[in-house]
Amino acid sequence: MTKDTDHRLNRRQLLGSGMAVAATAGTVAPRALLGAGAGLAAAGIAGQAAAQTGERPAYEVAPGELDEYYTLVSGGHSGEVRIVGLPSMRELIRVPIFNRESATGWGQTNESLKVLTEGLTPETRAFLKDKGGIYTNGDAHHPHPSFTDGTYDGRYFFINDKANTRVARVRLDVMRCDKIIELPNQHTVHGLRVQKYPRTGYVFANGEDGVPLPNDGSVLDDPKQYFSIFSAIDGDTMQVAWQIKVDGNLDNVDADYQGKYAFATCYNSEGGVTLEETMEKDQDWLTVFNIHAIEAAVKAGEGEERGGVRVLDGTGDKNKLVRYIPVANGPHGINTAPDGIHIVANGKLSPTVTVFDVRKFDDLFADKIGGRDCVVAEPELGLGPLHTAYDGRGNAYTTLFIDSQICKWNIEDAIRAYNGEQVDPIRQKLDVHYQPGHNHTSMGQTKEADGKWLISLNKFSKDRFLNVGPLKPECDQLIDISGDEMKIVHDNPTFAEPHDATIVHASKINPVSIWDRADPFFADAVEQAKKDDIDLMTDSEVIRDGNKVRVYMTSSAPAFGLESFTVKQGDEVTVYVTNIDEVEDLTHGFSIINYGINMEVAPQATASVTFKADRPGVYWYYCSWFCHAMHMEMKGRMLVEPA
Ligand code: K7E
Ligand code: CUA
Repeated sequence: MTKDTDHRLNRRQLLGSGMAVAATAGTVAPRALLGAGAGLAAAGIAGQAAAQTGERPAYEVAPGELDEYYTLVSGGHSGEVRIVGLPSMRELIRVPIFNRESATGWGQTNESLKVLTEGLTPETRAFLKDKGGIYTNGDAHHPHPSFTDGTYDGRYFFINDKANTRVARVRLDVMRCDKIIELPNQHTVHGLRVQKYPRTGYVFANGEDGVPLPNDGSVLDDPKQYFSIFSAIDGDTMQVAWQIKVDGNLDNVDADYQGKYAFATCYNSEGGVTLEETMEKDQDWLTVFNIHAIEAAVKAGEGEERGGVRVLDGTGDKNKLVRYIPVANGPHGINTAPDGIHIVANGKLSPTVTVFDVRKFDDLFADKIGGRDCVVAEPELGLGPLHTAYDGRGNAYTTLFIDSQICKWNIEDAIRAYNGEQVDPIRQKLDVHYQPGHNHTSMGQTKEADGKWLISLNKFSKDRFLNVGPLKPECDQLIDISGDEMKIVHDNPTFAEPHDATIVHASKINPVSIWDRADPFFADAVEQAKKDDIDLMTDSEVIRDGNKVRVYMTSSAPAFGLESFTVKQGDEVTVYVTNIDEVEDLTHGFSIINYGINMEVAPQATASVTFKADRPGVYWYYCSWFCHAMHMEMKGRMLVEPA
């Protein structure tokens, strides 16, 4: 049994004895010596002082200084999200979500497997039964934090999986995914945004592709039986609140600041299934969802029950729940401005963006005005407008995919030009390298847009960095928008493949450094230990239960609670490791050699992994996360006795 005797030490004190100092001093973060809060304040002050005195550029973050913003960067088909500091663009951590991850054991630990499996539909469970039980790929596009009253509240962020029709929730206190659900009836989820007011609330998820409903294999070529589905998920419970089937397809989505409407772009109003068919008409539309009307319809029991979800019918003209406003063929991004009034649909195939006034949607649903009467401007910006960001000073920044530029334009001037005045809304065009998709401004998707920074997430980087072979990184560029002119100040190569990013002021997110022993993330392990009469903080023991063996051990630098344990070939073994060190940044790992096992156990966490002990012999297990001067010695042996 190992006792936690020095748990009040911080990591520097812990390492600061004997040879450890010289060997490991470089790994000690200055932040460990500061409180997190003190560190943030110091960095903020340093940054401001620099900007005011002009001593050094505002984008420079010196060693030991902290960034002013967190950026949540989607990992695309890597399935993860990276947390990047801004303005330094330093990658801080990766959050595994839809992927499997070797370092943390995501997709291997029982805690992560629960998250990855509990929200799957019965059909998918059956489909994955002989495939390891989980999807091993995902395509994460749109990370969006939860709101309260029009700005970020630091609880969660949500993200879609375009590849396997899932939506995930990540807790911002521990930067860990705690819920993943699969959306029934729907086929892929692309656009994802959250309700901004009064709070999140709903997470809106666009079913991009239509499929026959039910999708039982009896229909291929009857487009009338194909439907795209729009889902609203309750972000608190991670249950689908309602779904609604629409005409056409659904690409990107955003919501208003009034809590009344969500709106999505449709690039396939034709309902076509081939490229030619989707391009047939020269107009597509913006699909507008009336949230309160939909809630009333759900309450009244309208629609049908399908896969455990209420599915409403939003198709047809003059639908009381959904309206379709014509825009030029093939729109892509949809972005609500921080003024709470204007929303911009980005033309993609059209060189224009279409500006709507959300205040007019009440009259649209009351049939007092037509759809196009909600349009207040439609400036021509350049080739391939995809996404628009805002600075909170009335300017918009639109990515031009084909022109490889960011176009800065003024919303009020665009409205005046639409009304016939001779004014050019375009302020500046800035070359980026190359082919931007999303862009994002600091706090730009909230009422608190601060107009300091813009990042452009570019799809290509050739010639921009050292050649790394046929597969190149993408290029995220940091642009200073605080003055009249946009200026590129930093290039950041990124791996496959940031679609979207959200820049959140550091004051909005307050992660913990040590797990709470009562955390629900490992509650199952705590529950099982209780049944086995084990105190996870002190006991290291092996419990046999038929051919199921539960191995409980503590970990406290530099030793596991068990130097060895014995099981029999064929046993189903679950190892529970509890990190009893209460020291910031003192993470242990648990890896069994030649058994394909590794997991991370952060301070005060319990992690568990289950495997079949089907290879007899002696197998060393070791601590895989550097934790102590004697980290190399932190190990033990598993003996598997032959059957
Ligand atoms: Cu434009 Cu998935 Cu938001 Cu990619 S999407 S760029
Ligand atoms: Cu414990 Cu390394």
